Amino acid sequence: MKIGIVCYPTFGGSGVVATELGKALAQRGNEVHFITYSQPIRLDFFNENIFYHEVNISNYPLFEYPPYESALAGKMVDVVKYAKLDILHVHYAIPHATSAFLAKQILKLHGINIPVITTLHGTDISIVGRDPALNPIVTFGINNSDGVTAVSEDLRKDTLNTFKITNEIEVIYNFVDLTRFYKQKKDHFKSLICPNNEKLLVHASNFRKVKRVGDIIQAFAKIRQEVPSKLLMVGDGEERQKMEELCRNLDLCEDVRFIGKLDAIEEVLSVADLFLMPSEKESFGLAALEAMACEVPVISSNIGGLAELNIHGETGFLSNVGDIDDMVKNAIFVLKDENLPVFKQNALKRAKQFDLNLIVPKYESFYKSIMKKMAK
Ligand code: GMT
Repeated sequence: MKIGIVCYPTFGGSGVVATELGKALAQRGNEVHFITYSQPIRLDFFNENIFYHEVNISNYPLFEYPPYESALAGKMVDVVKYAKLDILHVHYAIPHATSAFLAKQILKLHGINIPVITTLHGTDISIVGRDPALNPIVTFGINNSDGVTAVSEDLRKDTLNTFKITNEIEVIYNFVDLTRFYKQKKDHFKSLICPNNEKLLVHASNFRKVKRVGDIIQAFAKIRQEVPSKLLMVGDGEERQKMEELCRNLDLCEDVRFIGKLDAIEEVLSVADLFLMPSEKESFGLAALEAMACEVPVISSNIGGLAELNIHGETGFLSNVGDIDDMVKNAIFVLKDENLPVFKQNALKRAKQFDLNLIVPKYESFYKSIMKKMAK
């Protein structure tokens, strides 16, 4: 198949899923065309089946806001037409689903009826799409896609409860590449971070408010009183400065390190003992899945799709959003030497259920079913 993939090219989860999906589809013999405003972050190699098309926006002085949606739609028309794509798969509803609709209408004038698939990722529904100005746009984009998927059952339900949806939404869970995310032997690295054999706690995100990074710092201050431990904070974003100040105020600087954005996150996860995800909203929690694949149990909130991934009492624990004391209690339990190996094995076992080799064929089948339906 010739597949066009539209996504945000940054460190955000939707872009990561879209890029990994494209890579896996290419590996399986499909021709994949990425259409984005810059090179996707995890697309840093050559593959004969992968093509990249940059969306260029003219910056005429008249524009306070350059017309990205139009430029994207124009690029979609161009790539569908000249690369002869079979299907267009857009990730994140805003504005990708509506740009795809526009491209589809233009292509119809050229005698091409391109199937458009929209995958909902989370904040497009739970935060950004809830803006009254964007609600009709998201509703329109979803209802006018030829196929719609959501990355968890919770996100599917949330979408149906929030918008007037007339289309079906299929759940296809996020996935992990187990050939990249596995526990690597990095003893030297571990002894550098934890010279006295402390336990290592890790968080990775884009440090947006919705991630409640402050809860992690507060929880760590208490965990460390009971369990000798270190905390590694991976990623960067609007909350980072405030979090560094919080660490200084709580006198934690010796034990907390902010290491910024890191592409090779699997190296850190390979030496971690616990992953923390206290988010206020989380449609799935891809970073938690990647941690679990590296045998790292997860302490998370019980929000969104997290309960569909993290099994309470088996692969970690779930707490109410903001219930720091519960998270502390659970973390201390998991970190006990007699419990940790069991939680680690359970985390890996659970992650294997989200193996890329199981999930990517579901997307291929979904594409084929939509194409078949449209051919009738
Ligand atoms: O929250 C983020 O890290 C970014 C956001 C995105 O759309 O880029 O992530 C969402 O999509 C991920 C991939 O499907 C999910 O794993 C995240 O749970 C989801 N984030 C939220 O719902 C807050």
